[in-house]
Amino acid sequence: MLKFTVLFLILLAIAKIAWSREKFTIQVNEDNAVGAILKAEPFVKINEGYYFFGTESLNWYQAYEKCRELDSELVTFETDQEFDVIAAYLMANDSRQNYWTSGNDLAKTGTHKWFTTGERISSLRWALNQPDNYGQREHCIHLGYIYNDSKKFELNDRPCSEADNSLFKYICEAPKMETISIVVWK
Ligand SMILES: [Ca+2]
Ligand SMILES: [Ca+2]
Repeated sequence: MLKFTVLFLILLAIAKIAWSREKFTIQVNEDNAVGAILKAEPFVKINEGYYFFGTESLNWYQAYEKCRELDSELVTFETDQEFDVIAAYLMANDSRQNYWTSGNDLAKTGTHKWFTTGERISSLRWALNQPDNYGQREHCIHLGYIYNDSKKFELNDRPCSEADNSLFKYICEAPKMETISIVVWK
């Protein structure tokens, strides 16, 4: 016991010296401030974000679980610019599939929010006449070519589950990156 007490006191003394001489500086920055080479797989870096494009066709809940398994969440488009960048990426990769987003109005019908932030969806990227809660059972939001004559990706609400024609691919978005640098004065 005495040994541990002495050890503890020594460590405390070292720590005190270290702090008093400011031997360490810790700096937290948004994004990859030190330009480190990062292994982001399976995420793809697009603009400032990191995204994963899930290829299985799942209901909204299953898709959310898949993203959580990757320590991420279904995509949230904080801005229409972010939507446009992702839509352009999908078009460049020749995909006309449907993809779940985190958007839904499960908490209150008619109040559509991004599930990851709780923010109201203020997007101008809804397809014509959407969201329409068709059949009073559409509460989860996806992007895709909504109508037969659609020429671009747009948002639409669909049943979250229990509908065979509502099993979609999905896009996960990783949390914003921060780098922590520790400077040690020798
Ligand atoms: Ca986002
Ligand atoms: Ca709809």
